[in-house]
Amino acid sequence: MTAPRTEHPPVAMIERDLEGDFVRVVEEAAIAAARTMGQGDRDGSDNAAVQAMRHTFDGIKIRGNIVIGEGERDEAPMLYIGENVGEPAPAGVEYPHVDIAVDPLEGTNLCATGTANSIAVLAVSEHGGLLHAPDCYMEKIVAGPACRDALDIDAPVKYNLKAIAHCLDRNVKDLVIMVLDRPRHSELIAQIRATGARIRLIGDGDLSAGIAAAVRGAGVDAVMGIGGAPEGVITAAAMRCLHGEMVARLVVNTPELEERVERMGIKDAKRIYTAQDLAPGKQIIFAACGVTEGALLHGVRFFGDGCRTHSLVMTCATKKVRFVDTVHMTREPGRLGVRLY
Ligand code: VTB
Repeated sequence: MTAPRTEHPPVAMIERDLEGDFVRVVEEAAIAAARTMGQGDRDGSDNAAVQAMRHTFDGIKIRGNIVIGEGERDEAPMLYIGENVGEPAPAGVEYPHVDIAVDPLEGTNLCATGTANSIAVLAVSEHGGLLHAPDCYMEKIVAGPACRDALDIDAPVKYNLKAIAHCLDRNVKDLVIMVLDRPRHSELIAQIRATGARIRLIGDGDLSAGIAAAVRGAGVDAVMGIGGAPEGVITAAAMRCLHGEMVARLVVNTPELEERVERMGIKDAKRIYTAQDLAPGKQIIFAACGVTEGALLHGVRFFGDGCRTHSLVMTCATKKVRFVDTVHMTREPGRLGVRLY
């Protein structure tokens, strides 16, 4: 018997070989969602992104397994947790086995209302490289690399803000903290305000906010509060690439959730996770494409003969942060040619 022919050396080349393919996936999802911008139909926007993402996966030479997705199999959505995606491999050929976390449209409300910062986003790693998190809430603190080991999810808010300020060599009142604008955060917001730190409340999108907090120049020093756990795992993948700091814990507050968490193989529901724990993969690809205009990424711009997208793709082992600006031509450009400026 001959050993299976491996078209890509398995783990080692995931980042290098597949980066471009996954950019295409988020681009297609973003274009489909962007067509629905402002229609006021969040499910319709999400569905457009999901379908485009699912369809594009089918043309990629991977043995992909969705670990964070649109829900569980019995709800029968596309891109459900556990779904296999990728081009079927011919007999005797093995494609790389990758785990994929998707958020086809992060910020469905933002897209449905034409508000800034919705993105199509995913993270990929070798099999086992991303936590299988349930679709529940997660407490999170995200900050930049300067805050290495300085965040404590159990500490009072003022302690964390002092620590962040100290790491950044500034005063607490100079900090800008991003928080999801939700009633559950009223106490958190009051405590941040009491320290004199400044706040930026956001309607949705704590994943983009996490990226902003991890880099220099975005005017955000940290993200605090409770958001989605799936977004948390994808944020962690981004932190692995950007060397950002993150501490997180699942919010498991019902017997049903406890059972689900256990079923997913999580032994300690109260565990405090770092980015490394949530996205432990050696190789990670993080890819996001702007749907609506945003601080980090442009939204999709349509013109008569095509559209233009703006994506961010980051890798962990190969240490790249790339911006990809793509003109997609749906037909030959008119006599004025392709617009690049
Ligand atoms: C956040 C936010 C997302 O869900 O994770 C949030 O970043 C958490 O859920 O954009 P609630 O809306 O119930 O607070 C989103 O808003 C949507 O996925």
